[in-house]
Amino acid sequence: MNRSEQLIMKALDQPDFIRLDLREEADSTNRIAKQMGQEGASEGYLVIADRQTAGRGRLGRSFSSPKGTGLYMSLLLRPDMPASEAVRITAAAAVATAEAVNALSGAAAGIKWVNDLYLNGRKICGILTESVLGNNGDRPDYAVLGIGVNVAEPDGGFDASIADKAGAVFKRGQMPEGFRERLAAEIVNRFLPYYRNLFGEELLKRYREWSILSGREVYVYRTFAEKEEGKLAEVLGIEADFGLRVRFTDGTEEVLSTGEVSIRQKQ
Ligand code: BTX
Repeated sequence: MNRSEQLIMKALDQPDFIRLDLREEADSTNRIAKQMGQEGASEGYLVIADRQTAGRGRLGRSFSSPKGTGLYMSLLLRPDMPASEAVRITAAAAVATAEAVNALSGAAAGIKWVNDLYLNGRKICGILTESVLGNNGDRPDYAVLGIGVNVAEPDGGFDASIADKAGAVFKRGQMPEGFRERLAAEIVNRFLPYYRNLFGEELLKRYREWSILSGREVYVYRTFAEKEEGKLAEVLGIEADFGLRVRFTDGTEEVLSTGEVSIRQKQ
């Protein structure tokens, strides 16, 4: 076991649940965890890479994953619930990651519905849950929870394509020794209790508390077409199913669900 593995395993509340696979490089930790799921690996397989060459975001987008400054991890899960409820896993991960980042760094990151964390107006984390259906009707055979955190600003700065929106927990070169290992363990420690009670009040309450959009004006996009003009709306809050309730300027209200829209904050 190398030093990073030792640090992570030592910091885990339930080390027996986790099988750690630490890599210097991965194309995408989500892809690796999915392959493990396909091959029958049990819940708790956790792959972490120091860098990703093809980090994935939602809808075929990419997640920039430079070496040495980010935490890129994927956890294999076998949740016993309908696939349509997968947003709860994303929500649990968002709460756990916000709590872990803030507890360990003293920052005040919040959740931007539905799967991003923001700090000082910049995106510091993205979460991608992928569920795969098997022969269990609408129950997923397995799900992969992928979390990417920009722990420190990369040495050369962020890629030009994301430089105006990406941020990090720490400034360039200021990441404390062993921070990523502690953060990985802390996220898992905080995630598991929420994961085991995905339909409980506590998760919803925390998600609402950490949510940064409530009361804010946003633009709602129906498609992901570049040129589409967003429709202005006020965010009223988070529903019990983690939908986002908004009121458009004409007074009509709607509950938005994952994947259907993209919310862009008003400039
Ligand atoms: P998303 O589709 O919501 O966000 C991707 C978008 O965010 C990109 O189109 C780009 O504009 C912007 N972006 C890309 N990279 C970064 C970055 N490093 N920081 C801030 N903004 C960025 C969010 O998807 C879900 C991302 C999950 C990433 C994890 S990493 C471990 C695991 N493995 C894997 O392949 N994906 C997940």
